[in-house]
Amino acid sequence: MDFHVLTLFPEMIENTVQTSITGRAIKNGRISLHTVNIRDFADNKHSRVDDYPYGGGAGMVMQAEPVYQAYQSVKRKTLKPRCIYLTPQGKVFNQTMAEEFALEEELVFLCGHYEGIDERVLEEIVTDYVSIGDYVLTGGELAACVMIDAVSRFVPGVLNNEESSQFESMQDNLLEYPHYTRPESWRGKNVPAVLLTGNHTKIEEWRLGESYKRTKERRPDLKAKNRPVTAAYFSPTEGTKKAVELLVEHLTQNPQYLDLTRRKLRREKKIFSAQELLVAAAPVYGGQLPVLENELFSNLKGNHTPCVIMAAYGNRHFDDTLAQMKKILEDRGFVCIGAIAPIIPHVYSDQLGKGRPNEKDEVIFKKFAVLIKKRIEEGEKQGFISVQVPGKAIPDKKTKKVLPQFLDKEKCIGCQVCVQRCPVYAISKETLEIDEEKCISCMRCALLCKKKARTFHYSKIQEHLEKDFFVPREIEFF
Ligand code: 6GU
Repeated sequence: MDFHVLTLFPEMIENTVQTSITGRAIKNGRISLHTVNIRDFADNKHSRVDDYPYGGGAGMVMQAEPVYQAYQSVKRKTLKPRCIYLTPQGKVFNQTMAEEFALEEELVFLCGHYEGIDERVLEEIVTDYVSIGDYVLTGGELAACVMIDAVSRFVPGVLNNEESSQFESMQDNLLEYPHYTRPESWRGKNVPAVLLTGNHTKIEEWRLGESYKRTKERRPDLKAKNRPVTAAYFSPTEGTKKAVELLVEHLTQNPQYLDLTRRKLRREKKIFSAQELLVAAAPVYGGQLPVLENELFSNLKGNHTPCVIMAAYGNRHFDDTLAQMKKILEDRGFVCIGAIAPIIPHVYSDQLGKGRPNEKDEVIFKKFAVLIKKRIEEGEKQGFISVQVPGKAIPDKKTKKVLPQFLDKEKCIGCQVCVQRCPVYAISKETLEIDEEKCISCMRCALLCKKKARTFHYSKIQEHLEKDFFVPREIEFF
């Protein structure tokens, strides 16, 4: 990340940012800092860059031209970098904004002084007006330093492992739990006993509890914003599961998972409040949701609960799946605020979707997660907005094609794993035969069989897929 700062006091920025963790990050090249002294672009021998305000009144105004020239002098990598003007009139800076700005390759900060800057140059170059809180500073420099620090923490490699694991505070609108170090007893005050037990599950539980307690006491306004996230997924071969985990990691530190591949969990009713977030994920089977005995997600009920939907597919297309998911969930009390269609390995080909989601996909997940957080913040103020997705909400019924399959009785040891873990009860406990009426050809049994006793004959489909859909697709989101 390259930071450029336009200022009348470059040493104020440099001295601050070149210190401590951001200083280390500059040295190891994770971030860079370039300051531009606006005074260098004054057009008079006194190096003056301010003048009296038109219309009269107190104070001075920074002139447009030196600011514009300073901006033009920035050696930028990107065509139109975001230019942030630090002003108490801006949007109040928060953690989501820090995360969003960290997605940029470079940022330009413009620091004003005196009463402000000529409006005309602001209109020309500024993309974001940002304040760091409701009080007035003498200039934008300290605010720029605050933002550079908060943004840098999201830049990969700026924090080391230990520092990253301490990154929890604020991520979920929760305050950090209290910390203790030696001695065990200090002036008659003891370290909470649970921390000395070595029981990590207990310790984590205690810390989360303290975080909640603290937030409720000290920042009740934040407490209201904390939003438990549940990821409910159907994933016979774990591709969808991996994709949803990668996404949810960027949304919360404490995700709850609901594995709807398990028949038992698909039958359990679950009700979500308006203060939660549901992430619903399913794989695409022939352009639609897998057809189960009961419609997928029909055990979930929302109460104006925001939800994000994910249709994961093997590089052909998601077709109607997102539209279908949106309708099902919205009919059940959810508001679909975002949708994403990541590419995962195809079950019928080891070429399609190979290695997906990859590193590039992860960046897209991160961007999508920031977009969702922004939509949640907006939604909390003005109500959640249902997102438009392509496809038919009620797709044409498909005639079911069952893959020819085969069980090698020589290899089978009768362990019953296939029977127990078939997501649709299609395999007979007694005969081990597959009921073709129920089978969704998901391949879970073939993949789980340790003896490789089960095979599905999909070479025809595989051939056609690999011929027509080999070009890697990009993740789409809405
Ligand atoms: Cl960004 N600038 C100035 N001058 N004062 C502020 C501020 C920014 N944020 C809060 N107060």
